[in-house]
Amino acid sequence: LRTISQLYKTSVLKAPSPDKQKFKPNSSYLNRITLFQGDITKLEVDSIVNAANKRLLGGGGVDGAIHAAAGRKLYHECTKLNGCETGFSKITGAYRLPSKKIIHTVGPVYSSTSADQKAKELASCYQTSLDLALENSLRHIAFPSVSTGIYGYPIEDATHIALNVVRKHFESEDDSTFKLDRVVFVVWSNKDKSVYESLIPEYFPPS
Ligand code: AR6
Repeated sequence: LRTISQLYKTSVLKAPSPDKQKFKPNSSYLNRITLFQGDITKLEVDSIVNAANKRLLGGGGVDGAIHAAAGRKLYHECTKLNGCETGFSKITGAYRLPSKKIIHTVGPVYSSTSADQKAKELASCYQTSLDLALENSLRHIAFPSVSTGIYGYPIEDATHIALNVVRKHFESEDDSTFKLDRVVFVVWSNKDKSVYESLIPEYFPPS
């Protein structure tokens, strides 16, 4: 198991080349994100996100891993949710997982609609998941790379969307907003890890 304090030590990032830099350095943002390579079901954090499908009744990939690890009670709770539309998210208990809650989000199938539409839907997955974490006063949220496995979204495009939504969320915070302590980006493959390592410094440049 990985506790949140162990996750604090995992980000090692290089500065982006100046011409790529769209966002200003802000250490209070950079200090709240982590890149973690490994199994999301092992994270002892307040919430993990599941890359689910519209039925919300389990499947392959990370969804299969989460349902297998959380156990049958998760499936039972999911049967009461009435599914979920693409680009939206619903929250459940985490049962046998070490996290407190699971936020199930339904990413777009890459081959399904126009580029513009699926980019909006994927951004909405990240936004609605963040919204649920905030509404439920959850201090951490760990995202897998939604839609980039079975649903076929190219990892580079999807990573830009994920990082942009989180950066914009941090920028939108004010004194009255409940603040997430940590956003964890969970990658499985070495390829995905290297994509995140090269793009995180564009959205969260070190000062
Ligand atoms: N921990 C972290 N990441 C993982 C894990 C894990 N245990 N297992 C896989 N990944 P995918 P999608 C990565 O296919 O593209 C399901 O059948 C994986 O390498 O799980 O949104 C659902 O029911 C990839 O980088 O989700 C839906 O029908 C990422 O998680 C459909 O697949 C997402 O890949 C959703 O497809």
